[in-house]
Amino acid sequence: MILKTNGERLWDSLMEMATIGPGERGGSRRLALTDADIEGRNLFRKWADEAGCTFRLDTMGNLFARRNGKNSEAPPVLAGSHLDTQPSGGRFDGILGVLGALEVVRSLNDHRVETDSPVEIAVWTNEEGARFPPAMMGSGVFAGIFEQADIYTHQDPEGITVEDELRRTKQLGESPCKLFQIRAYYELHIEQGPVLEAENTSIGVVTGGQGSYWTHITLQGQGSHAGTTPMNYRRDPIMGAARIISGMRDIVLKQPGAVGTVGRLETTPASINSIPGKVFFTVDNRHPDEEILANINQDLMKLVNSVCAEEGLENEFTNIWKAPTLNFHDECISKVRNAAESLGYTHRDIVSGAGHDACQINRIAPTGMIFIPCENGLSHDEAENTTPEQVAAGADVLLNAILASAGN
Ligand code: HGY
Ligand code: MN
Ligand code: MN
Repeated sequence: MILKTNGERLWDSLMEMATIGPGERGGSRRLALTDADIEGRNLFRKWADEAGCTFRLDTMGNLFARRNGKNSEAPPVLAGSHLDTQPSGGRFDGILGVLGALEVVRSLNDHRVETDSPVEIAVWTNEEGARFPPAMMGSGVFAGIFEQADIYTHQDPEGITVEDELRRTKQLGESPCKLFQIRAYYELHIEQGPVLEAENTSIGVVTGGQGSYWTHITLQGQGSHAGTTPMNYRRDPIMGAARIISGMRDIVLKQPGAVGTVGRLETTPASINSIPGKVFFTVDNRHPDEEILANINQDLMKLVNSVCAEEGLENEFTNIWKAPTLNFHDECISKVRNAAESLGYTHRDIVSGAGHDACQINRIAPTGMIFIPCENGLSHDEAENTTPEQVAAGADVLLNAILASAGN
């Protein structure tokens, strides 16, 4: 049995969700566990309640909306993603996966289909890691990858802890955040890259994901006067950082497929006429091969030490997070591929360049992902966009992959 979703209803829900925590250029700003994030969660709860779901909230704020099946004891089929966004995020990254799963529940209701297994929509806490690193935090504690007690102490740049915000926003739920038996987990997501659009392909059958290293680097020099300090007297950390950042790009460009990003760069003090005493910056390196990624990290560490020796700087180099490469489950991959095939959508296998909650859940349950194209491959920017037709196609594939796992 091949069913279709109501793409227009899904698009309308995406656009209504986008009115919460609006960005300055048409995107979204709902950082994890901020009031805007909670407002978005509450709108989702309202919709899921109207669709007849019951709810569970766990001690990491992960939210589960359940649609019962014939066999209420059977392990559920989960589908979901995240509602938190980047600081200048888009209207689809994560949100499409949550509202796409809601559209599946709404469509099962419309078609009066009772699945064998229950179906649950998962809203994972703090997937982005933009406010509280690391990324994929709520799903990571659920999958036993991160320790909740440690994660509770992680702070945002203002020194507020994860636990503080879970309590303040009333997202610290009753259910223990630990894995329960899951029949399968599916996540619908925009590709966040240019491949599907460039090939005019509707569906990405995601076979795996690349590895990531997140690194914090602090360079300590000597603050001084911008006018009176001759250049050869200086121990200027921003000049060290400039050499390291440029050198990191050279290291990465030597490895086809590798990427390197400096997303945060902060000088202390930040004054036009003071040489900064300290510079902090972040590096995000990724590659589909773990050994190559580890070598990139080693080369970066050596570069930091050699530049600091020449510039008279001290440094702290901390890998705050290492995510391994991964392969999704063949069973789920083929259900996604068969669904796309039966629906007549063009499709191709693809490896995810981005991390997702599915990458965490993949460690403990059969997991699959579905990609749809996004305009110019853009994401983690307010220009992120896709089309109602592409959104509908993705939701149709999600519905039929879930049906194939949940039975009916
Ligand atoms: O960083 C990532 O890959 C994800 O989008 N949070
Ligand atoms: Mn995402
Ligand atoms: Mn993201």
